[in-house]
Amino acid sequence: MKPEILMMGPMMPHVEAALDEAYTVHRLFKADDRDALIAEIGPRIRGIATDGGLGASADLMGKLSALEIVSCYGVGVDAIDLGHAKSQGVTVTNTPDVLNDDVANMAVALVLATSRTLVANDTWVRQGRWQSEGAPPLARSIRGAKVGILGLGRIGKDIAEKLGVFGCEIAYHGRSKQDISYEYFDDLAAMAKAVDYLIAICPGGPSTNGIVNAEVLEALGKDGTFINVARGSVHDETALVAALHNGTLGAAGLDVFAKEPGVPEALLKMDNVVLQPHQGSGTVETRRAMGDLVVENMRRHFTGEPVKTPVT
Ligand code: NAP
Ligand code: 8YV
Repeated sequence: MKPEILMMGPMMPHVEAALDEAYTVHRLFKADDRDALIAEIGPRIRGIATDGGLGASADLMGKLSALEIVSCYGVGVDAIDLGHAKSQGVTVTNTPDVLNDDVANMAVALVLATSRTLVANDTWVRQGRWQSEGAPPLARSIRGAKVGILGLGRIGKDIAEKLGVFGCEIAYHGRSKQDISYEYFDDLAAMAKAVDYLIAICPGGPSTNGIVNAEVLEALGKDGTFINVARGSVHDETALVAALHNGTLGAAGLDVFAKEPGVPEALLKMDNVVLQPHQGSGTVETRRAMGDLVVENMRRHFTGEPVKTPVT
């Protein structure tokens, strides 16, 4: 008999096909009555296929007494209750590294889009203002700009390397100093004060909740730009909107938000803000590789091999 697994949300067609082939897949997102479905099949579920947004709560895992593995499509596992998984002996896997390049590219794209006022200038052309008013205000160069990276991990290092090619000077903040040549700040607000761009690419969760707060944004200042490709929970969204509104922060490039897919109304009207619908890893190539890892981790687990990318 095929192992039974729970799929939390729609996945890429090749992922759904591969999982359907190997397992009996119960699609939670298609159930009219989710509680009734869980009550019926819960005790037989041995695996969960989920993503970084949907995760797996302690409440859900607590109802799946035979659960062995949660295979996550995404590197960030802040929506999975890791403590609960550990206490139940449940293996959790994610999709690190395969997405570094494209997520870093999104961070670089947001730095370029904000510094060169790309979206506002696009609007300028579309609205005919080039003809009626002439050229828009000049933008800013990033050569020589100082960039502070909040979370110099796998993706953060990739961002640093790419921005180095553009002539940026890199600094970083994390809980620990690394054996690396970039300038280290043990205090986030101090780093924000010293840089032109602050890029968040740390994990979400309790230890980073709201750490880009009013004080940090004020330190970044009226000529500073905040880029978030991490999680919306990392910034205090009320403080961020206020700082942009008051002009105490210069600009922002945001791929992630506190209550996705909700985006504060005020941000939609600001031309110094570039918005993305959480598309850091959103290329066909990277998403395919992430999907392959979800399937491979599940396969290895159920054939008794060590999983490829466990969350440690
Ligand atoms: P990683 O390799 O684990 O790196 C995380 C970095 O964050 C480390 O340098 C770590 O350094 C730092 N960090 C952790 N906790 C911190 C804290 N409390 N305060 C300050 N720094 C902290 O992770 P990754 O693979 O680069 O991914 C990073 C995150 O990016 C993911 O967790 C996910 O949330 C996000 N992400 C977003 C997208 C998107 O589509 N926008 C795509 C992929 C990933 P220390 O341990 O020294 O503190
Ligand atoms: C995914 C992400 O889009 O990997 C992550 O942590 O945020 C993104 O790559 C997400 O996990 C899918 O919901």
